[in-house]
Formats: sequence, structure tokens, C-alpha cells
Amino acid sequence: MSETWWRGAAIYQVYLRSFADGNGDGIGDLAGLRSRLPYLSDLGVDAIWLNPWYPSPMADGGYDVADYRDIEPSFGTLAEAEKFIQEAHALGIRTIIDIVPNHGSDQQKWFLDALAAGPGSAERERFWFAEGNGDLPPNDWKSIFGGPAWTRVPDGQWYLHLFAPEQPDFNWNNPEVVEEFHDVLRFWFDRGVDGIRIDSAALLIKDFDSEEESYTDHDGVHTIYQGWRQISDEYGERILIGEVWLPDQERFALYLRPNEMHTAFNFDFMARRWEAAELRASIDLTLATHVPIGAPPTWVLSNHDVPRPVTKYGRAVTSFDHAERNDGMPSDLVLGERRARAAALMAMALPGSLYVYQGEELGLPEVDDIPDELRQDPMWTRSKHTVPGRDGCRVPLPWSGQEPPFGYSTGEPWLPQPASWKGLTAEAQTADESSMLSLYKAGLRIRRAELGDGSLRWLDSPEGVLAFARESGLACVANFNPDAVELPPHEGVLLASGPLEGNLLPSDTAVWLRTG
Ligand code: TEU
Ligand code: CA
Repeated sequence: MSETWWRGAAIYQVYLRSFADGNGDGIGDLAGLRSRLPYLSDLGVDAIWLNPWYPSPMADGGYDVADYRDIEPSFGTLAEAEKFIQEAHALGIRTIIDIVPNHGSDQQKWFLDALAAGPGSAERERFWFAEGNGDLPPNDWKSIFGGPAWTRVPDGQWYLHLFAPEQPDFNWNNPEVVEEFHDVLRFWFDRGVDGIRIDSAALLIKDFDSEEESYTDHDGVHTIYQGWRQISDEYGERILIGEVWLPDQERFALYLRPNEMHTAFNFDFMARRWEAAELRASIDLTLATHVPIGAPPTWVLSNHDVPRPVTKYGRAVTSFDHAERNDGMPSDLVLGERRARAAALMAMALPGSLYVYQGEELGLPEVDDIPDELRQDPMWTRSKHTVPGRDGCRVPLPWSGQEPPFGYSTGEPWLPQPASWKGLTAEAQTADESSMLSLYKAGLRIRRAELGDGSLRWLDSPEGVLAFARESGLACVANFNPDAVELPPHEGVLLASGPLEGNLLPSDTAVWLRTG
């Protein structure tokens, strides 16, 4: 285990609620995850990032944290979480948890105390409480989930929530908030956690003097993460991963200075259409942002907030923005799967670290037909049912068998699984050498041996073809053209996203070649 293990790591994202259910209540849990550790070890990942696992009323899938120092009872216990961390370590797998510093749950003790203590109290100073303008909120900021960003409490004051009303924003100008999160970091580092994914990391500082909505990327956030870095450095080999979505790459890079976060998600690549020039530009932009500052690039094809790659790449338009997520837009899933396989080979070959969201390795499509009454995402309710939301990528995994619940649970999954997933179970795909799962396994194995951290060199290629070589002599070639193209000179084929036609690389196919 090395100090820079994370630079080239393959990190698997577990949405615990939907991964595997160990006790039959339909909700994924730690028992289920622990029983599937051999699967993750066999898949060949270096670390697991778990979405929030704390006690939560689940108004936003756990991103409404009621207690930062415990485990959600339906997921398990703190003792079990510690056991999980140890078991994963024994398999050489590190654990990254999700810290949500921008907001807590309205059921968190601090917020309940603030409500009880009333206007003007020190308890209210931990949040953003303010008087309204008559019957109107203090300003016209909008919640990211839709509707106003302010909610009124019985004594007449309003509190700020950039997300759902159940997620009141903390006041990061208050030293008590700063101290509290330092203590929370120590709490989890003391329990063996190897890294922290920082939720909504750029939103913590608000500017109420501005005319506009002004809460993204204020300079003050950097002081916060510099404080966090000091703590993680005390522990050694622990990392901070930022969820920092900023179109301005220079501003983005500031978060990756040596005394701040170790790494941050790169959403640019994920947001791109399936188009050679666009993806190449995204790769170049990513490298240009990261290489000069010595931070490893990161590659993300999906996560729990965005449409599944198979569905996304099968649609005419690809969009990251949840306001225009194109949910329900027709998707050619055969084409989408073909492209998702090629995209996976590219992402696995690029220099830096890689994130794989659970189910991506199974090629699961977005579930577009969840019955309305079962949808849980606040985006759905807050948008007054105009944005279907993110439930479609959070449907419980299919593990085995011929019909739902596909070995996920002995009970009824909290979101229904499509019967059509019977060919997509981990069991079915393990037995099939040509499956998405087999592709990921083979790719991650080669990646671990010779890819990961490093650099790339673009190779000359015809229009509509991307070709790059890594230091080991492995070349990745992807064909975006409607017609097959000839493979460049090579010594052997290591892995292909689909069948080759002799020396031809078919449309929407990628291949790893040994070039010497
Ligand atoms: O997401 C941050 C965020 O800004 C989201 O609005 C994101 O843009 C959107 O989900 C994309 O469709 C994080 C978490 O990843 C998300 O699950 C939470 O809902 C959110 O924070 C609030 O904690
Ligand atoms: Ca359960």
C-alpha cells in the first residue's frame, strides 16, 4: 500500500440502499455489502466509495444527515461499519465515505435545537435564519431541486436550503460549524476510513449582499478545505475527494492545490456527447487542468445523480444537466450498450483514477418507467413532477436468478427492478465471457498491471477515430464513425469492446492493442 495509492485507483461507488439487502426488508445494507465483498474483490477495484450511510430520514437518499457520527439503522450499526472497513482492508480494498458539509437534516439535533431556541439564539447562528420581506422570503434564491430556497418556520423566520427544505444549509462563517466537521473527520479517520468524498464542495460559502444567487465557489471555501487537509495529513494516506462541478477549469484547479483536496471528480467527460472531437477536447482539457498542478485526472462515466451510460449514449442528445436530463427521451439501448462498452474501455485506459458506479459494470440501463407513486427523489416532488429525477439510476442491483428481486433481497426491493434485467444479473454475466461484467473485469485487471496514474500520447488517426498510447505500450483505439476502420499496426489485441472484423475496428467499438 503506497502513499499515492489513490492516483491511479479504480474506485467503485456503492449506493448502499440499492446494492444488496441482507435482511429482507428491501433496503440495501452493510450485511448485504459485506456478503458481496468477494464480488468487488473479484471485479478488481481498489476502493469503495459509499454514499452517505448515516442516520437519515432519507428525504434525499441520505444526503439529509441526522447524525454524522453513526450509521443509519436500516443500513446496520457502527460496529458493523467498522467490521466492514476491516474486512475490505483484508481484501486490499479501501473505504471512502461521503461527508455532507453544506447542509444537514431538519431532524438533526442542531436544527431541532435551533428551532426550539428561537430567533436571535446562538443555535440559529449555525444555520442561515433570516427575517423575510413581509410575507416573502429574504431573497429570491431558488432551490437546486426546484421551488424557493427558503422555508418559513412557525415563529416567522426563514431558513436557507439550497436543496430540499429537509436539508437546511449550515452557516460556515460560524467557527462552531468548522470545529464540528473537523471532529467528524477525526471520528471517521479514527475508525479506519481511507478517504472522504466531499458533497457539494463548492457551495459552502454564501454571499447575501450580491444581487444574484451567489453561493458557488467563493474564495472562503478554500480555507475550509485547507483545514481539512491538515487533519487528513495527520492521519497519512487518507484522501479528500471533492465533488466540485465548475465549468471554469482555472477555478477548479484551485481546489487541487497541494494543501487542499487530493483529487476531485471530473464531470466534463461524463457530460460529453458520443463524438470523437468532443471527447478528445474533453480529455485534453482535463489533462491540461490536472497535469501542470500534479493532480491525477479522474474519469467518471456515471454516478447516482445522472442517467445510466447505456441509456445516455443511446439517446440523440447527451446532457449532464439535470434540468435537461432528457429522462424518458427515447434511447436505442443496443447502440447505447455498444457505446457504453467502448466508453468503458477508453475510461479504463486513460491516465489517472477511475470511478465506477454500481451497475455500470453490469451495463444496467436507466429505469424510465418507475411508477410515479414509488418515485422518491426530491427532484421529482419539488419540480411538481416535471423532472422525473434520479431514481432511475438507483434501482436495486440484479444479482442472480430469473426474476425480481434477482437475489438482491428476499423481500420486495424499495424500487422495482425490471423483469427484463434477467440477462443482466451478475450471475448471468459472470458466466458469459462477452458480457459487460467480463469486459470490466478484464479491463480492470490489465489496468491494475500497467495503466492508472501516468500520461498519454495521442497517436495519429483518421477522422472520427481516437487513438492514444500509454507508457507501457498499450494503445486504446476507439472508432466513432458509422463504418469500420483499419486498426493501426500492432503486435496483439488485448481486449475489445465488441467483435472485430479481421483487421477492422467496427463502428462504436474500442480496442486495446499491444504496440510494443
Ligand atoms: O449533488 C450535488 C448537486 O449539485 C446536484 O444537484 C447535482 O447537480 C444533481 O444531482 C445532478 O443531477 C450532491 C449529491 O451527489 C446529490 O445526490 C445530492 O442530492 C446533493 O448533493 C445534495 O446533497
Ligand atoms: Ca436491509
